[in-house]
Amino acid sequence: MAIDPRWPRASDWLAGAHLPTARARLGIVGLPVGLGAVTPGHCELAPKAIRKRLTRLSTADLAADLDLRELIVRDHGDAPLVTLPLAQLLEPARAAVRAALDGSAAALVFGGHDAITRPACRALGDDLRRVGLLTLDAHFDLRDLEGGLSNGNPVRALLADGLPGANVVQLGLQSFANSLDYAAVARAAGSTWRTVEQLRERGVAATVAEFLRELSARVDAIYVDVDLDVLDRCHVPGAPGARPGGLAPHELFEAVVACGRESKVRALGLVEVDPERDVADLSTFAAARSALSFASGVLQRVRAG
Ligand SMILES: [Mn+2]
Repeated sequence: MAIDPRWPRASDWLAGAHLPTARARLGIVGLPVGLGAVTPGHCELAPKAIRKRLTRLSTADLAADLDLRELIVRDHGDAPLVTLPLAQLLEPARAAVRAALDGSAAALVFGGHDAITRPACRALGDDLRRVGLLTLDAHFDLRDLEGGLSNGNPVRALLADGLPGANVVQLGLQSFANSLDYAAVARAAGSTWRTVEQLRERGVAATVAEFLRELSARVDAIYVDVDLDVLDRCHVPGAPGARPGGLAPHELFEAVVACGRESKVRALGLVEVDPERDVADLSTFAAARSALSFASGVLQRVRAG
């Protein structure tokens, strides 16, 4: 690849390149987790693969007419979690996200495995009554906890930790990818949820922005869990849980910009990407592009003051 100083690479921005006019910071941290998936795989390879895709994407958001280099990135690298049993994940993963949040307008979490959602969300505050969770995911992630933690139950684990169901908004749920039993768990918890069809009724990004506004009136900080399996399987072969019928990439990217714009969104995590299952880097490109869309939203928030 030729080096062109007039085509700024997102990877160089991650390495610290920024404009003199930069006035806010974005923290980044990778949480590669290798154990305890419902479908065994290699999601722990995702943080590195997402960073690699950023060499092929620029920092210019044409639609918003901005350059992401107006944000200073502090990339904290990958936390050493690969061989850690999920039962021991909470403290080190939460500490890594807190470090990325420190002094930053927002933090981006490069996950892979959805079990990071619990510690990353809990990094936003000790009093979970003041924390909100918005998931863009085909699944409830409310599986029973009796068999131990997995990528199938981070939301259930957060409810058990004391996160009020009223602070949970789950968007993009798909038929035939969930069970009515777990829908009943969501109903009993008092959470809000919408199927992918409902999300499209009034526009994906507008609906996400509306739910975030509502949630932000009731909490101090919001964590956004972006499970790439919210996309249609044809766009994310590397997301083990993806099925036909999901969102299109542009719908997800617009939703993620809306997340960046909401000032109470403190962190967004990208999960459920297994680079070994991927085809033509579709899934890792979708994750990398989501990261840039979130950063664009954060910059729009900063500019709006
Ligand atoms: Mn999922």
